[in-house]
Amino acid sequence: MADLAALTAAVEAGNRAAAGELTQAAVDEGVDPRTILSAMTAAMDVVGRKFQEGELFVPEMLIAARAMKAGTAILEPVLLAAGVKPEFRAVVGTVEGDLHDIGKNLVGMMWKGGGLEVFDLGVNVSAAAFVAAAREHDAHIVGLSALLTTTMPNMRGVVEAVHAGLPGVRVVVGGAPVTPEFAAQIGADGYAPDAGAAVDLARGLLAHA
Ligand code: B1M
Repeated sequence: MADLAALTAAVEAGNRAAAGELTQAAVDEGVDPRTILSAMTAAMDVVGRKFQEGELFVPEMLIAARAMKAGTAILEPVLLAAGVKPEFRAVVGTVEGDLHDIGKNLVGMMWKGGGLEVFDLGVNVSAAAFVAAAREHDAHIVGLSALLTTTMPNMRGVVEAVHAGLPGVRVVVGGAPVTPEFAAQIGADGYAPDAGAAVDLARGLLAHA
């Protein structure tokens, strides 16, 4: 019988091979792909919480995200065939002038782990590119990352451009120099200090979308 508890444990432990095998076994047994996905999302929720609480660190989070990727690679065609699509879409990127992407990648991975469809625009992304991508993908939320005090102000332009061009789309910000006060000043819809908190933030905002 499909062992979904073992799948959750494998993703949480970052065991890529086991995550892939257990996902395949569950698929072969005909388990609803949404149930299989939930087993992996549950693991990423635990990983996110432990990360927020300082119980585990960036490498463990990356390893867990990779294990989930091994499972989702198998699951994606099954979900697609069943017509199951994530309810919400997100666009994420590092703002113009900034080439740091490790934190942004983590946020993207955790959002995927949390069940969002994520379009990652990479680094050095202009306000116009954020707006164009959010429009193209019909995004519900746009996530901005900045690591430099010199690029952090570029977030303001993106917030303004998204709010002006795409009313209702939420813009959230984060990155080492970013503070909740700065986020409020530039009119962002939210701020998260880390990738685990970014999942809770997105869920909270999208619950009212
Ligand atoms: Co750069 N760098 N760097 N760097 N770099 C910093 C940021 C710096 C603090 C180092 C220092 O001086 N102590 C400093 C900034 C100083 C400042 O602005 N006050 C700095 C500098 C100055 C520079 C250059 C200008 C150096 C130079 O060329 N003279 C240059 C700038 C290039 C550019 O961007 N235009 C530069 C270049 C680089 C590398 C390319 C070498 C490399 C980046 C590689 C890459 O990202 N692929 C690099 C690195 C690695 C760092 C440090 C060492 C590490 C950053 C990192 O990845 N942290 C950094 C010093 C440090 O932080 N200790 C530094 C790990 C990552 C998981 O954390 O990104 O904070 P972080 O993400 C966290 C949270 O912030 C949050 O969640 C993540 C997970 O918890 N978060 C979000 C992030 N985005 C979020 C978005 C959200 C929500 C939460 O919502 C959407």
